[in-house]
Amino acid sequence: MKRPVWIPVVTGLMRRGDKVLVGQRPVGNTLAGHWEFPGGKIEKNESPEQALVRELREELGIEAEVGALKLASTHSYGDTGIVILFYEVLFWKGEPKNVHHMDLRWITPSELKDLSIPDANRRILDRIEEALR
Ligand code: DGT
Repeated sequence: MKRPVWIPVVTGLMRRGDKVLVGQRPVGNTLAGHWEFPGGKIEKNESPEQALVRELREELGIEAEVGALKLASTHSYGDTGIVILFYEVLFWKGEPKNVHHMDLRWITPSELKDLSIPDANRRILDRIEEALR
């Protein structure tokens, strides 16, 4: 069997009251229009936390303090797989601005199921909701 290529991805679960922040993936990206947790691929020589701080700076213009790893999962797209790490992000400097996504929304975790979301997340929606409780 051919060895899969694994791509490590980090995302932030950003909470404000009972809401969590989701962004709509931009046109031209894979999964355009899908609602995701802000984040992206870990680059070489980065820790997962460093990668998430960088992604949240690039995508939202904030300086985030990355908290605990809440959930880890895998998902395959053909020969390629992603390893996706979901971190709690409770504190940040600045107001999240939409500099990357088509749109940003603060939603309650129960609203996630009604949005178009990546299969990688839909498969583990119960675990994501649990992580957000
Ligand atoms: P790049 O290098 O231009 O492809 O972009 P990056 O590094 O911003 O990464 P991105 O967001 O395109 O890649 C993340 C991959 O993980 C992509 O295949 C979609 C998948 N994914 C599944 N669920 C999520 C999620 O909740 N958030 C993010 N950011 N990605 C997710």
